[in-house]
Amino acid sequence: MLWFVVALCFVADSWAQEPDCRVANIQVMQNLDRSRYEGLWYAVGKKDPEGLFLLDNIVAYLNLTSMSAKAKGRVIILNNWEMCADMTATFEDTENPSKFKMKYWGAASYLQTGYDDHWVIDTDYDNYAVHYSCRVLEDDGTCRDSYSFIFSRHSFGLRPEDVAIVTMRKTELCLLGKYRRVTHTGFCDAEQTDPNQM
Ligand code: RTL
Repeated sequence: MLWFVVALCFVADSWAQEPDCRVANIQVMQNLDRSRYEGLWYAVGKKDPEGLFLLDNIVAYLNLTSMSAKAKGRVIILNNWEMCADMTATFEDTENPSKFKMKYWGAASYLQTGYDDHWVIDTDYDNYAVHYSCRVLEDDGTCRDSYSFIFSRHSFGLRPEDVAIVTMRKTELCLLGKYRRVTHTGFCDAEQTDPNQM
């Protein structure tokens, strides 16, 4: 009988620690202060979706007064044409203030267009932000095709004190181990020196 109880405890414990990977249960930022979340963010980590995506040198500029954004990043299109993609987006509200819908398109017509979720998972406004977007759901409610950005206010990356909290968020998103570092080599800089131009 004792063994049975002990075994039951182990099972219950492992269930308790299993992250809930259903998209509907993902926790987003509580009481997002939109004016503090605005402005320039450097992508320092990313989890890619399926297909073509921004490679590196990714910078985003958010304006939540006008509910719009600009982003730049290196892409390779047509298999071998490397360029800096100049993207624009508009945000739409949903019933949750931290869950936006985002319509986006490129400055050039051959760049990707889309209509994605843009969820703010966590941010301290001054250093880090964790973004998440699920494009396609599985039947069981988990995500089949997602992308996620780790943003920093600093081009050098996350401060050591922010790494632990970001790692927790990656785990909660069920994406731990799926991120790649985003390097900043200056590839898109010529067009990026003035954030007002973004
Ligand atoms: C992020 C937030 C700021 C505004 C925009 C964003 C996403 C841009 C994406 C661009 C993909 C471009 C591709 C071009 C090649 O044709 C989330 C950074 C617009 C997803 C793949």
